Amino acid sequence: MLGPQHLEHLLTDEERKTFEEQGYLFVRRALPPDMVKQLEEVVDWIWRNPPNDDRDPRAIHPPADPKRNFFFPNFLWRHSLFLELLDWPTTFPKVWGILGWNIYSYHSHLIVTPPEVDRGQPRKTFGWHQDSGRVNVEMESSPRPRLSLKIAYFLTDVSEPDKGNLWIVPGSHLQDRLEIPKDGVSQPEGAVPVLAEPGDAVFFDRRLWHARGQNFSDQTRKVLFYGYGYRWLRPKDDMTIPRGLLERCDPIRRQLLGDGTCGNGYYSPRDEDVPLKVWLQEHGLL
Ligand SMILES: O=C(O)CCC(=O)C(=O)O
Repeated sequence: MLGPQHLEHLLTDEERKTFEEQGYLFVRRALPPDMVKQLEEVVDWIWRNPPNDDRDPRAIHPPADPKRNFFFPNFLWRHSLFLELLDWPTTFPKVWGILGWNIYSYHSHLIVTPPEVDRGQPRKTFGWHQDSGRVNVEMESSPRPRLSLKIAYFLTDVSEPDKGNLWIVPGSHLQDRLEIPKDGVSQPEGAVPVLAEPGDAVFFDRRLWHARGQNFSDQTRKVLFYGYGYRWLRPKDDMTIPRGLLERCDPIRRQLLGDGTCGNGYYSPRDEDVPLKVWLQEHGLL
């Protein structure tokens, strides 16, 4: 629920400049250690007992191979702690600072990356991409429009390379194309691993070219990804949020989970569709 603590973490001018120029932004120690610990326990439980109820072809269904990368979408409603992060005080004010108030979480996934099975394998060119699939083909503008961003919350230590880090090419969000080396081994020019400690959050523009690196450490990497976009953007997840749970959430969380009064309200919202806007007005932020 939004409160006075959110007002202490508004997007600063410097943060806006960094995000606009580099396409990403660090919020160090966004989550306290006890929250990281509890979240990790929930993630571990899901990893060991993946539910079999999502149609996303990329979702890993049981039995999950504990030695392989585990991708699990549409996770927000699975635990109250995940809902807490949706409007977390140290990060959410920066989401509305960047995107504005007509937003929701159109997509979420958690990823667990165990150590590489075969350490002897040569390092591969990673799977570099911009987010949103066909949007990057069918939308006629250059540079492509931002539309959405993701926050990656790191639950385990990736403060050194080769730990399954998220890799990015800083500043590449305004590039429609990325030169990907053809040798199958090296990474694009300018690519760097994101070095983060447990509890750090990294915002990235959906257009920023990014990829998952390999984990040559002994530790399993765990990350939560929260995607936020405009309410008129179609959900990327099945969004199988039980109606009863939605009704128990406060109005702003309901907005963030995709609720609205009618189809037109996603394009031309009234106040009932966007309680976040009302809250910002009440706090003199609009
Ligand atoms: O697992 C990672 O670090 C990469 C995640 C990713 O590619 C994505 O969220 O689109």
